Amino acid sequence: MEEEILQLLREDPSGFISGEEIGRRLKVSRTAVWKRMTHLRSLGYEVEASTRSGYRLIQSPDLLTPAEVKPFLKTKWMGKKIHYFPSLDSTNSKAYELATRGAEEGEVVIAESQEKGRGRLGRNWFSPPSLNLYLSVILRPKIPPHQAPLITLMAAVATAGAIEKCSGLRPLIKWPNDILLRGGKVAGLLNEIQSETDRIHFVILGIGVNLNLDEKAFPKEIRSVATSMKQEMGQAISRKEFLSSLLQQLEEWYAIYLKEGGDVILNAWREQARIKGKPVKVTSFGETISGIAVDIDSDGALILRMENGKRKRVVAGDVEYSRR
Ligand code: BTX
Repeated sequence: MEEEILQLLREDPSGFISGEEIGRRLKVSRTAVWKRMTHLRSLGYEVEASTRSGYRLIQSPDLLTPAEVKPFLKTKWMGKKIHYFPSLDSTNSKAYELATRGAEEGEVVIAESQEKGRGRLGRNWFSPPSLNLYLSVILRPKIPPHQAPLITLMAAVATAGAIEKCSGLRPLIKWPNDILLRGGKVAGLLNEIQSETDRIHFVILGIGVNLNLDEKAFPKEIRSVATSMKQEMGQAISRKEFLSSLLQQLEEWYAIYLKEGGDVILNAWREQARIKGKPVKVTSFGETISGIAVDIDSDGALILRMENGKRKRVVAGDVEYSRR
């Protein structure tokens, strides 16, 4: 009911609405309305109450609850159902569990903080509360499992697109799917899939974006490699607007992929990764390989030309670029 009350309070942001009117519109008693107002205040909403005029919303907290996010959403279907948690181990783990129990395509999981935010290859993702975005989207594409890497590339393109739209800065996708702003890691993607031989059950797109974190708030070990949008833009960003933009980009790019196929995604990825011809050092399964990046293939693998002129295909690992 909180969501409906907020909607009524927002209908005329400058004016009051009486408890009686809210009760009448939501078919509940004035006492029930009063109780809900107390609950909203405990969540951080500033609600003015006047015995004569009723209630007025003064300020909303910077939370990514469905009630806060929905007025910003511009998508047709993605994010229409939001599973929101103040804290979770990992949004990916929760989304995986929900998808196993039948959650539908487009449902999303958001947490204000993660206790065990997961990176690739068993690494951690630093996930402090209320400043960043930790999001997992459930997709159920009707494609064979070998095409799943294209969904990962698609998600990187969409995330880079949202970062560019909201910051005005041009991000760089770093293989396989980190997003850099001015050389610092601003976002990471961890996509997980459940499938059988010829059919994908679901894909979880796990996306972490550093939005309003200050440089000093990063742990020392990652301070030199990480950055946030605030750090690069010099001003804080609205988390709700960023989330809305990201879901919109994901919905659009996913539709493009399903309609036009993988080549469009590969080309968009190449354009945003600008990796061709770059000297890179790749660490893959404990081995470090140096070479010139030639391209990525349709499986998302990186193709390198090594010093001896031979080509090498790398499926997983980390790329090192020199920082600007
Ligand atoms: P990754 O393995 O490429 O990145 C992890 C590495 O990046 C860490 O070892 C550390 O060096 C550095 N790092 C850790 N935290 C941060 C951070 N906040 N910002 C920048 N660098 C960092 C990338 O893995 C994939 C991350 C996906 C995170 C999302 S959040 C929502 C979803 N749920 C979940 O558990 N994971 C995903």
